[in-house]
Amino acid sequence: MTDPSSLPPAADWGQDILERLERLARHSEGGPGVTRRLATPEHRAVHGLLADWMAEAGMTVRQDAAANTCGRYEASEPGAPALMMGSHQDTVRQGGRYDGILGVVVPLACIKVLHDAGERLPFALEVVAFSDEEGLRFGTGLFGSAAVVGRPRIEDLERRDDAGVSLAQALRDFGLDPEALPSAARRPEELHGFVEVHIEQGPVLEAEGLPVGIVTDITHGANMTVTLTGVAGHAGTVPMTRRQDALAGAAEGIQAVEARCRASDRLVGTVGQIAVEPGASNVIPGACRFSVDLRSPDPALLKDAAADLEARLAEIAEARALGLDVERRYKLPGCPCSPWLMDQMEAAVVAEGIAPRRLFSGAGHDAMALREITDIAMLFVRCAGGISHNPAEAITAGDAGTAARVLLRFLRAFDPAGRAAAG
Ligand code: HGY
Ligand code: MN
Ligand code: MN
Repeated sequence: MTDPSSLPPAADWGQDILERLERLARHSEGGPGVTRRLATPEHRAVHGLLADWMAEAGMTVRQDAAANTCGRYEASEPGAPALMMGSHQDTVRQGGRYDGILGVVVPLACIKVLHDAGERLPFALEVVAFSDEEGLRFGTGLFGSAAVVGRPRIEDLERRDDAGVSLAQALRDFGLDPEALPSAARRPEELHGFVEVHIEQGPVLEAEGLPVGIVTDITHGANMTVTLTGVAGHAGTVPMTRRQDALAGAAEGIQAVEARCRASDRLVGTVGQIAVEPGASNVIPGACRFSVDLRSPDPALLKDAAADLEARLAEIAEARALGLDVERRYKLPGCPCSPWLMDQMEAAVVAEGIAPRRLFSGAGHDAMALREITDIAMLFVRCAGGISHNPAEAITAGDAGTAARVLLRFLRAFDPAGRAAAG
């Protein structure tokens, strides 16, 4: 059963994986790249494809109350605890075709090989395509995985999308019952661990000539919305000294984000959204709202940076006679991956003849949520130029196939007793 010759060759297998990813990428709202949001027709189409592929791989399939697509490949002894794998089906606006969904398609490819060979493992294998990790439609990051770990985002159900549709209504329109959200929760004793395959979204593996790497830790993050309020006025008549221009204040605030984050090589900060009211070329901006995304491997540094930034924004607002509101939207506590799972993943990487490289994740992942109920590991896959959250995101067929070979080796050799041994 563990004959390594039964591993498909990386290039052919990877080609099949890329073709499946290509088919999934067609389900996009349009524009460059892929835009796929929670509980939309595109999400429904992808759920359908994944459900078909899960069934082909011998899995039972269901959609849980959080719109996650869940498949299970039964253990040699039915009902045994599972090793869960997966990642997210949704994307950012105009994102790539690999962020998230690669971590669904690669495990399915492995399970299909097991199924075709009539091979069962002493533990079940589950794959979850989480419905919403990026939070594009309702601003709710990790919505799908939060429900799975028993923290359903009930408080977010009344959030509205750009068209004014509430999250609760969107779930109803998708054929689900928002009241049933808590039923998506899984119990720790049902799982041996969670493994997420993901593109690296950074340059390290490419620079070192490595196809895959093992993640050690996931970054801490904080996200806020800043609103500056001034006085709208006539662009031609109000003297420059008498203006309360909210956008000019925001411009200074955005520079303050950049300056604070440049002061440390362990801190990054991004302003990716901005809205100006009333938004006309001949009107002095009366209000301006912008997002701030801060990340650091060091939670204390992140906290200090957020506090410094709020203080600086208050100074800017005061000097310009603007109103200031800072909404701390969410904090994502980072986390380490589990050493016993990393060690087993490393053994699979080495067995594939690849130098084991351990690296940090500056991006957030569903694994951060799963960490609340089980141990986690992540396998990163090299991506071209480290580019992600961009239509140009790219991986090679060879690397996709190599990731699948590493994962299948890992699954065949997986020893849940490693957890108890690790204490
Ligand atoms: O924003 C992130 O880190 C991820 O892509 N969700
Ligand atoms: Mn992403
Ligand atoms: Mn992702």
